[in-house]
Amino acid sequence: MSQFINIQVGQCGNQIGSAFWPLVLNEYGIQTMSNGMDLLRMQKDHVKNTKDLSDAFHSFFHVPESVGDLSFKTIYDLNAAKVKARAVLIDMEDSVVSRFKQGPLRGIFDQSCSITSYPGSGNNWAVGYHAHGTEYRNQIDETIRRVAEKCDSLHGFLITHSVGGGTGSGLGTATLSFLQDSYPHVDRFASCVFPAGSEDVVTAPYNVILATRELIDHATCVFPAENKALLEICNAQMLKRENADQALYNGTCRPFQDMNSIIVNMLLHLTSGSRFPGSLNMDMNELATNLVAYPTLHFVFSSVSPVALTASTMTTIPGTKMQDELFIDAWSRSNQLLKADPFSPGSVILGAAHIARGTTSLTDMRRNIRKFQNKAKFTAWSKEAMKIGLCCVPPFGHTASLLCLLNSTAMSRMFETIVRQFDKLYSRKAHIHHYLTVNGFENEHFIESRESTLNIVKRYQELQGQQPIKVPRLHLK
Ligand SMILES: Nc1nc2c(ncn2[C@@H]2O[C@H](COP(=O)(O)OP(=O)(O)OP(=O)(O)O)[C@@H](O)[C@H]2O)c(=O)[nH]1
Ligand SMILES: [Mg+2]
Repeated sequence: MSQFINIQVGQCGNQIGSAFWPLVLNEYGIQTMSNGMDLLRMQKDHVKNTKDLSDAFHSFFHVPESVGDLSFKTIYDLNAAKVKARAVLIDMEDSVVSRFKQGPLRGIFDQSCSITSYPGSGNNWAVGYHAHGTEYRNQIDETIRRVAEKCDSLHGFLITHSVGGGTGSGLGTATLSFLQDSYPHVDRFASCVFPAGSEDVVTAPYNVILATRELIDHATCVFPAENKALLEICNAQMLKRENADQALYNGTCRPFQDMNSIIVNMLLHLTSGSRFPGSLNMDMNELATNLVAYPTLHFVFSSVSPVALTASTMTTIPGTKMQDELFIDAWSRSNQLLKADPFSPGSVILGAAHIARGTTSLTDMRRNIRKFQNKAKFTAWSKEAMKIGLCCVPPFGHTASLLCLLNSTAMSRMFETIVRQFDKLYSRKAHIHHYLTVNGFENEHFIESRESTLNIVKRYQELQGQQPIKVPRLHLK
């Protein structure tokens, strides 16, 4: 069974982590709140063989060898068995990580696997990458090594962070490069929150462009999400609920909790084929090979259907969707974790994967893949090959669900926006002195990062304009 190490960096990365771990535990049928719910029994309603759940437990958790019985029911069982999450928590200010250390799940985190400091990276990529990257490299390397040594089949690193601030964006991408140095053959999957338009961090355009270059160079695959898109998904969900008072979702009331759960569901789906069995299993190591046709073009659109928010509300989401509806919703623009439309006019699909969990059959899949091939535009060489996966264990509280992953040239829109936002600030050299005074950072980094980002846009545009190659007839004499 493949194992993953979750590395959460900065405020956003750790807040995504705080949504991740309860949902993972619920998926394994383990109760995280003392509300008396027997989650294992509830999961049994949807999972044919509950042994599949316990067998997959090692993917995200280390269980001491002396523990034979893996049928854990509550968080107290885990604490008694000294089970630890395969997690590394990094933040250069300690408030979010402290909440973990005091929260109900504190027992499953190895306290020696968190790296914190004070007072953060001040929304400055250069401080996160150069100042903290240099100071904390050894500690980060050492902590990850200790967690990796407890894995017997380490498959990949999931790294979660935002790219708008200083720590997640700077130290998060520095950590990616450390991972590439130390574990060149282990996949690095980055789940990153990108700003979209109006931002709460003035220097975000600089942080984003500097982080983007690192993501281009060091990640195996990047799954970007934008807060604007996540918020719109949450709003739409709230409107569907019956209680009219709750209809207007206000992001500030439940800061980021539901938005982060959307990202978490995507990550759980993404790894499901490596954790659980299925009639057509798709392992994570097949993902990059099938989706990434050219080096560096590894930024992937993702959408999950049905949308499920926090663990506590998941069971109240309206009933099972019909199979075809799952596919239609997953292709819909309103379910995308990014604002850009992967099917926008002029764009082409370079690679696609559909991973279904639960009751979806191969016939359902084939019927819908044909529809997809008629709906989307492809290059001359990418239409026929569709990666599909069927995993028999559905997410908690559902009977079936679908993750759609698209490598579309429409991603260039996001990069064009990044460059435009950067140019707006940089043309006036506003705020750059904060970066230039950081040891190791030079003005060239701005220029080179902008070039890297524009190169990606150029590559996508070339592929969009690519004409089919005419293979000349062989004239045999
Ligand atoms: N989706 C989501 N976005 C978040 C969350 N927390 C912060 N953000 C966004 O992330 C960006 C700021 O990054 P942070 O993660 O707060 O910054 P940091 O990595 O802690 O870096 P510094 O605070 O500068 O040291 C802004 O665009 C926020 O809107 C979160 O929990 N979820
Ligand atoms: Mg912070």
